[in-house]
Amino acid sequence: MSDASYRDAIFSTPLDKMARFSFDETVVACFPDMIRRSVPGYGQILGMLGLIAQRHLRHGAHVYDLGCSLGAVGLALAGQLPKDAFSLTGIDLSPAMVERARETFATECPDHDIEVVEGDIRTFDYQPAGMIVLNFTLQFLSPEDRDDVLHKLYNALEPGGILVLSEKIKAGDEQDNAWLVERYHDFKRANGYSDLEISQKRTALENVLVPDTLEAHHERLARVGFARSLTWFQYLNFSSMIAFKEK
Ligand code: GEK
Repeated sequence: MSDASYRDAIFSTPLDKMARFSFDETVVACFPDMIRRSVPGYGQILGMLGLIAQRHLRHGAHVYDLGCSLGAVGLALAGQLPKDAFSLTGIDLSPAMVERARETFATECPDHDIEVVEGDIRTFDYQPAGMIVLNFTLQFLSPEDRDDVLHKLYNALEPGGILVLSEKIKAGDEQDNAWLVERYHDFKRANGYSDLEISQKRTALENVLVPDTLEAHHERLARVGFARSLTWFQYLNFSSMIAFKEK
């Protein structure tokens, strides 16, 4: 069994002092299991990225995958597009994630032009790109940093370029939000997480992952320059949007 298939049991025993959630080696070892059991629609979103790229990406254009973790977005694109269709830079702050992602690309798709950089997406010097993906990453930035980063990304996109933004979201209405969160916890329970794991993870993520409403996301996308954005996917309180830079 490879490391990548370790089961996520990080929050399965009572922890005295709840540490803030961080993307360290413990998380890396069980990350694929964690994200599939914790993010409704994760697989479906990845599966659509190649189809979206086939429709919108100029042949040979550059793609950024921000907060690439173990490289799932790059792998999804490499699985659906030939090697000359695109080049990709994955960026992640976590050295443990970057190391593993590099190994994975070298083994799984050595012929594709994919690099992984250890860096901060808030300060990265972006080159022109045809597609930028933030798959569950913007949510980890402080609300103040979100506008700045998206503004930079808008500027880096070529005319006709697209930004795909997947996020955990909250509903504007308190009652609706409570329903979504409760059903999300049912989803996690059905995927084998205990009540203790669910509540401890929730505490660890408090103030680390601060969700916005879909409305706030679309307003921000418009504010930084995107003429058009739409929500193309939602499963409970998890969603994916696409924003288009005019040609
Ligand atoms: C996937 N996209 O599998 N700069 C760079 N990376 C960051 C920053 C930052 N400022 N802040 C957080 N990260 C992936 C999943 S996970 C989502 C993305 C999750 C990184 C962090 O190190 C982690 O690897 C990633 O963003 C978020 O499609 O765990 O729910």
